[in-house]
Amino acid sequence: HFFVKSSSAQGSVWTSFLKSIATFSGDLSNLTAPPFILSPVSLTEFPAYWCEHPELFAAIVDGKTPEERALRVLKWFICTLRGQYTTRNEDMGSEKKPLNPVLGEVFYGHWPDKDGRGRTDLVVEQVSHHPPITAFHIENKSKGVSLQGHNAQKTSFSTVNMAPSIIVKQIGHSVLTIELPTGVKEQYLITLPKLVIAGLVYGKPYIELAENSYIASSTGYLSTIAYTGKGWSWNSVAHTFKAVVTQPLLSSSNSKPVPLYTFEGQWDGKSINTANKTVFTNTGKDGENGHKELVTVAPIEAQQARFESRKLWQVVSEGIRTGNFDVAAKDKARIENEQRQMRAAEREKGETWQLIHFERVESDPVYDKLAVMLKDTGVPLKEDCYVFQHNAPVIEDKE
Ligand code: CLR
Repeated sequence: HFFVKSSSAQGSVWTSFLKSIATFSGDLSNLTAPPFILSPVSLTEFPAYWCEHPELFAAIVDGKTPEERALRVLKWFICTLRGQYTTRNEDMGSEKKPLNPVLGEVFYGHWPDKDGRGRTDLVVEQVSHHPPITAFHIENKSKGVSLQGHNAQKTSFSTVNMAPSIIVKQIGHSVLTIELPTGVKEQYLITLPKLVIAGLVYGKPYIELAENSYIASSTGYLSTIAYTGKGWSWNSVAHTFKAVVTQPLLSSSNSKPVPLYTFEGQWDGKSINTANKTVFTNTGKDGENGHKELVTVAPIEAQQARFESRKLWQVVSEGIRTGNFDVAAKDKARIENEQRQMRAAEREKGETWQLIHFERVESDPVYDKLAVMLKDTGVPLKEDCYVFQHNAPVIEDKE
């Protein structure tokens, strides 16, 4: 019962792809997708979306009070969403299936110092292949702001508003840490929203966000972001949200948290402070926060690490970009075979793959402490974490 409203030869290929998704269980990264829906970019590049507004990231620490800093964290977070979830559609015409990283794949980048905001560095490593898990660390040393997290997905197929859709539950979280000039540290636990991939019948997948995500601060402030856009609810406007920031609860009382601020609007456009109607964020194309700054990455010739993402996938990406899908498929098969051989050799020697930048830990005290603030929300109170250990080789800025 799926229809692709196009008369192209791609139509029937797409229809059978949709049928295969509908009956598929497991992770989508294992599913073979038609060539025209393949993206030339690996998932290890995605954590860079967290910092495409490096000036907002740096400015968090300049907030004068815990309340002001909580608001700055929320503003920065909302401003990342457009880059995380919609700009691929503008760049590539629709959401596409990213390359599934190999174990140990790394992605390094940075945002140079500019206007006194300081330099920000990014280190990403694929820390698991089955299931795919990506860990990342983003740090602006001079400002004392860092973000660390890991990300995995659980996908399922469902009918949402009568349209066949892929539901993506994001597993994992990030923790933002700021160190104030006084030496005092604050932490913010950031949970991740659920994704609905809609537009499948038309062969033009796009992301809508659903349900809630949270930012819980060690200072007690809590932001609850509710996603209400169309494709999930019956709302006719896409990408809408409402964020409420509540006051720290006194440990002695069990009263309800008092809302301090409410922001409403579209996360890929304008949102306002509902109390005084002033603009909170404007991430729209020409909005004040619309400009995003792509991460700076060393040219492929200069990439030294063994599985540096763009170097590893160079032939595959080029094949996808230029429509030479046979070339892409062949090199992808080569990479996957090599991985299988490596795993087999490790098994034989009784060894395991050694991660470079992260170490898996059973629990993280910061997560355990802050997750308690979210105990009635369905966010798990305990999660595995990846501790960051080593920096990437530094790429100097050329003037
Ligand atoms: C990865 C973590 C980022 C945010 C993000 C954005 C898009 C998501 C991606 C995450 C995970 C993989 C994803 C992708 C959109 C489509 C793709 C869910 C969560 C799936 C695997 C591909 C589906 C195939 C259809 C397009 C046909 O911070």
